[in-house]
Amino acid sequence: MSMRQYSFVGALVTLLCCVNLRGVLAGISTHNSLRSSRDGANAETYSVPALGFPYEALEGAFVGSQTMHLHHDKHHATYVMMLNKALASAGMHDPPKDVAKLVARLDQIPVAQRTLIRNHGGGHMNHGLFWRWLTPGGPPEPRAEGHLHKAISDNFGSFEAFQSAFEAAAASQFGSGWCWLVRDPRDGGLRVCSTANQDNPVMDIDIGDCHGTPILGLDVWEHAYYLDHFNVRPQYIKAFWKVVNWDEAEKLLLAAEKEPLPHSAAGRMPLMPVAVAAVLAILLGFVA
Ligand code: MN3
Repeated sequence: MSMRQYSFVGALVTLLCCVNLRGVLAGISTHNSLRSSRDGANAETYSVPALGFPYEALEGAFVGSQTMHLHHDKHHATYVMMLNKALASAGMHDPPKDVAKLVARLDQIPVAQRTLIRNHGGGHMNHGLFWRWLTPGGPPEPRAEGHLHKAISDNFGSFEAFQSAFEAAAASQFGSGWCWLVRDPRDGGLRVCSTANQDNPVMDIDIGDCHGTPILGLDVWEHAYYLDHFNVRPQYIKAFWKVVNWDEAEKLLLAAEKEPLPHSAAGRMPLMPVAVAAVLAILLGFVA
């Protein structure tokens, strides 16, 4: 190799080392920031938010008081209790206030607690959103002059086409999971997709092809509807449209446009530019 070729290879190795080091340092600093400076403290980190309406308010339209009590006071409360316990055993006494920021960086959670925090952190995030998406006597669709109405029409062709896609995804989710309307961070478009168990589209792990910021979501676990709709999931899905809080969905879309996904903003290695730079450096080095 000529001196010029050596210098190109040297520059390339330096570039790759710096990028890798940056990734490692980012990982360590995030991990430390998630861990507590108050090791040994036993604070109640996350808590179940109160419902914005009485437990019986959706009776007849969606699900009744008994389902809401069990779902909110038992299921959601268990996710929160298990999440707090997992965080304590991971030594993470001061996690992000917003649970979305916690589950968007599962790669920073100690391996021993990662599955617990994925399941129960996801459960807490999903249900916290779900209660916000429900309201007694919600309007049948988003406000015609609003941003969400236009975004849905632009992405799906019509509000009815979006509803059909959402209903089909919710009905065909095999087993327990959630159906979502998400804002895809790659192009800002809206998509319908579903995830299994308590996974959430913000998670930075392999959850299938469903990534983005949740704008609307429906819990299709049997615990969400069985007392009211038995095994007839499609009836529960149709009933959802009678109680959707479209103003909350609109707020989430506006917020997602202002602030990108936590994990997309979290200093990941820009793999494509690095790969292109590496190939160019090698080619230039050997051609010269
Ligand atoms: Mn549930």
